[in-house]
Amino acid sequence: MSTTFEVINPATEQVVRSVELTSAEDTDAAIRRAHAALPSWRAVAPGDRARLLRRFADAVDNDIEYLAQLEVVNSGHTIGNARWEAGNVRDVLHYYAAAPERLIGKQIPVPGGLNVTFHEPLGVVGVIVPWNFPMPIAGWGFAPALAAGNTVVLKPAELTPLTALRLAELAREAGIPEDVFQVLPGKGSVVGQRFVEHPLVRKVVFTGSTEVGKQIMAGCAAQVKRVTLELGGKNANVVFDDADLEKAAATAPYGVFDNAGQDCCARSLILVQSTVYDRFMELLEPAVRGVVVGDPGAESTEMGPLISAGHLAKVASYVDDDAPVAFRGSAPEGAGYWFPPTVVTPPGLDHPLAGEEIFGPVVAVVPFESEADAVRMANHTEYGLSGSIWTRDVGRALRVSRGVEAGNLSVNSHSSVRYWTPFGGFKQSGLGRELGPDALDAFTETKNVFISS
Ligand code: TAP
Repeated sequence: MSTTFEVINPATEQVVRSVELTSAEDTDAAIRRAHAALPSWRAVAPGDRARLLRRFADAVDNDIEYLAQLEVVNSGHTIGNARWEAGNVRDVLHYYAAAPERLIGKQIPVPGGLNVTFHEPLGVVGVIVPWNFPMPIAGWGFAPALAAGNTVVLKPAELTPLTALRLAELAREAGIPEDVFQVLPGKGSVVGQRFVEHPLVRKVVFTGSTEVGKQIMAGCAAQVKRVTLELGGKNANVVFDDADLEKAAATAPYGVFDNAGQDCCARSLILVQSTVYDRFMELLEPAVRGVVVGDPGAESTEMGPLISAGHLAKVASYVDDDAPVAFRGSAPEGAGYWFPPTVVTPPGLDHPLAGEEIFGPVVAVVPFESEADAVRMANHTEYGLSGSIWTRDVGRALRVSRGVEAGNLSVNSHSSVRYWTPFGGFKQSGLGRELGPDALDAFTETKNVFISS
């Protein structure tokens, strides 16, 4: 039995389109087709597979404006961000298009014969995508998986299926066989659950909440199914007193309010050395009040709405009348799931505003005294995804980078994602790494073959 889901524009609350939800039976059928497509996909010569991925990248490139506009109405992303996100899919496809011809094994010296290793594909890979970055997170899964010779079934978040469905069309236009890359919009508890349970799916790549990630890991354990998990984060932005304070304050809103704070890498805890705390807050206030919040389709907009009414209620529940609000920016009135950029000053790290992943435009600012304090406070969380360190002292930058338990740190910058470099979390932020050259290891098995002489 098929049912449909109405996709809502979070900036207007209007229905954009109805999308048919995939049933458990149709998911199983798609998995079987993906499995049946494996031998022919594996048989495509490496150079031809590379060419198909480049054609897919070119098709995405030609479609960037359409994909971006689709993301604006489906996810409320600003048009500038949405163009970057579509471009990221193109770039990731181009990057991994180089891989099929470079999956190079080793010849290892052994007595009595010849020993060689091969990087074999895993089989059918299930990619489960959250609603916060529908395009890039899909691409980080399907591009290396396809390059390594796997077939892919992909489940977008129920709320945000439109760009993934368009990417599947572009893949077909580029000549990638239909059963090699299938997009199955549907519920996590149905489609995602079948990816975990179905024995023909050999690997699950999951991005989403830590809570669901734990269930997925437990489910995969029953079949020793491979799993990559990219989960939540409560990331510190550490500002030392020797930093370029003007720059640190001017960029801090971007570090947390980009994508309305719905970013696992959002720097939602700013730790400021006590000697410059007051000055930093003076500089931060105009930067926060100046964030342009509104119509995500307008070129000048810097922050759009939250994804849904339910998520808005969750974010708002953190900022009740008693919340220690220091200052706030603005947000439109009327239709749409709007929440203003908000700066809070909780009394300590055990306060929910300082310790929990709010996944909205709310940032906590807390002072610290010494370098050792800063590291201890940045690590006062079960998450470990990313973080920033602002200082002019290179030695300190290195010591603190090595001390903070997180997968992606930036010094005097807030960027976490570069497709050339590994991305992933320590502790409860996840398992495994995406992007960069190492991601290919996550989509292949090493096979050792000995030939007796
Ligand atoms: P989740 O509720 O965990 O959903 C993520 C995806 O998993 C969705 O496609 C969802 O489907 C599906 N899902 C839900 N229950 C499932 C189940 N039992 N079995 C299989 N799949 C299931 O997270 P969300 O609310 O979409 O996203 C927000 C969270 O994701 C935040 O905590 C954020 O930090 C994290 N996140 C992490 C990263 C990285 S890279 N570490 C990136 C983005 C987001 P439905 O659409 O049907 O719910």
